[in-house]
Amino acid sequence: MITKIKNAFINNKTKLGTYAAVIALFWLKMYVIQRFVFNLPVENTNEAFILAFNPLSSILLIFGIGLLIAGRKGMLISYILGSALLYINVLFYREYNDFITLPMIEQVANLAGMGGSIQEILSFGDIFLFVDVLIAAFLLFYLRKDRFVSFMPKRWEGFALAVVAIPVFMINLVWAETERTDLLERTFDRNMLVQYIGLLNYHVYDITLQGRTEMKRTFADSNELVPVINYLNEQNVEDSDKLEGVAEGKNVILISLESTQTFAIDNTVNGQEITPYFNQLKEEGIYFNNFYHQVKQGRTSDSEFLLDNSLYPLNRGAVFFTHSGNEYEATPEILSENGYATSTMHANDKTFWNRNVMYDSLGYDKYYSKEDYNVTEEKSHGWGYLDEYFFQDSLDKMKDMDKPFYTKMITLTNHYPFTLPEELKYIEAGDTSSKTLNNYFQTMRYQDEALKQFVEEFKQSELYDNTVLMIYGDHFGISENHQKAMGQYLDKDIGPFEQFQLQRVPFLIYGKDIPAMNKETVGGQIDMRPTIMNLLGMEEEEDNPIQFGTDLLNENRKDFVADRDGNFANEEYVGIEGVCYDRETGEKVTAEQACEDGFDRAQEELSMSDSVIYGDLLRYLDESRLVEENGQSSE
Ligand code: GP9
Ligand code: MN
Repeated sequence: MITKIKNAFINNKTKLGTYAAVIALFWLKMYVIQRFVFNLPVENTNEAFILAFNPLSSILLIFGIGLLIAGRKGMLISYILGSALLYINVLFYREYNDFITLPMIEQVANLAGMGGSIQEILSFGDIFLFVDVLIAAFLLFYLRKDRFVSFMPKRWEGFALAVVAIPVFMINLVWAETERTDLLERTFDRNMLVQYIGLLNYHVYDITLQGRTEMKRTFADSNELVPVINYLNEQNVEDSDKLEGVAEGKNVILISLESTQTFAIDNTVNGQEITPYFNQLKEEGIYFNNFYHQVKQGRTSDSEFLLDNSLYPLNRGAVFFTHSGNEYEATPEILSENGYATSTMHANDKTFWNRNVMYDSLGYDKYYSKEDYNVTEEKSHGWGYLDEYFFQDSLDKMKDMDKPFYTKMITLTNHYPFTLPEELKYIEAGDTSSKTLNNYFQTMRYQDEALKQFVEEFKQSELYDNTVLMIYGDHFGISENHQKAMGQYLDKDIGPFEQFQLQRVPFLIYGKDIPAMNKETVGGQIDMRPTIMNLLGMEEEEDNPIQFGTDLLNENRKDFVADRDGNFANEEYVGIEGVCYDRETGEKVTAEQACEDGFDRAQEELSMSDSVIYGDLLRYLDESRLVEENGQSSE
């Protein structure tokens, strides 16, 4: 064995040279992508070296496996597949600022609907990310025995490469742990995983996570719901809300505003207001200015999930895809049982985000999708049906709905890449260094105009007396990739604190009997459902709902919001990746107990909510309630 290795790798210099060259080529490409395409927060030289080193083990592994299975050809196939995987991640990162997870790959259906934005994320320079594939093919195949180099690897050498990958990975891991302890436990932070173990190793890890996740449902049982119920009971605060039942028996219209962030509210570009109508409307209802989105990879669908269930969406994939077969106890279902007609209105393909399937699980009676609207080319742009027509048609449909109804409208025009036909640009674009941000101001302004037409007509309609409107932003529109431009626009440096604060989205409750109030309470989309249920006077009807949000109007509420990464904000602090900031000033504060508690609570809630979804635990709800009642009565 030893002589074999010696012969292959040491005496046969040309072979070693080819191995080294092909490995180095892929390594270099991966390094360039990780260092310069992704925006990973490398903070010191040690981290920079880890980032440079981490591709090696995965390269040895994939080349080794390729070689073992199919010789030189197999090595080239590994090279090509590896390159394709890197490139898919590059594209995904440009659009989502995140790395792809296995459940996301299953969602190819969504790509078909991405229309304009897929062209925006392709770049001519990307060709350079494939030039090396030709060089690798040349090195592996063209330089034959009869020329000046020969590369005739043996299959067992592939096995050796794969085995060597293991200690190399261990070195990587131990080295990474010098910077971050419990790295592999921090699955909620994909940036960190990629930064420390590299993109390909991250994918191997992601596949094992998927396996674990699938096991969870199989082995779950009803007992697992007990700690969740106990936790929620502990968190429960006494109800003290004067507005309870103020909208009892009324229709509810939810309006999900695409990519709408709070920074644009009451703000201007080139001296012109971005959302003039909303700015004025919010003075007439209950407006929450410290309200955060809490979505992850499922974007709009995650915000819908938060809204309807008051559970956290998942860290990997979109729960609308991964767990559409679960049992839920969602708002539409509860309202349907109480005489409401429930529906969603969204003029996109009904399969997008798997909505047609998930809406059934959530108990919606009807989904008005693209096929229910008169979508023509003249009335469409970018992602599809323009908001003004969507609003108009939807209002017509509402007039004919059975009453009372609960309906959710989802707008579309203000979506990345934020383009518009010339005649619909009501204000000038911005003049920052980001085209995306510059255009965003215009599509936001357009959306505001469409909203105005809808609300003004709504006010004139018969619906007005018996309907409450809830308008909210679904998630950010401007990602971290545009921090520099955002800094130019807001005239400040965007650090972690500002970036977190930029995740605020507007939330407004508006209607005839709704008073005007400006609410400072810190909350998020998870709190919408309890707030709605309170206004409808239906809180008491639910028997211990499994929900992680609290009514935003409850005076006893403890201000709190957690994002899907385990960061949080409460009345005093904002906690980001283990560091706490004063919420008012943005100054760093040394860890105080309250700050630690914030991180702990965020972690506890996220993992409890995950256990409910992964274990499909709501299928045991009736059983658990029974056990709990019996338990309590025997005390
Ligand atoms: C698609 C729309 C936009 O139907 O909801 O999806 P997003 O990319 O924002 O999640
Ligand atoms: Mn969206």
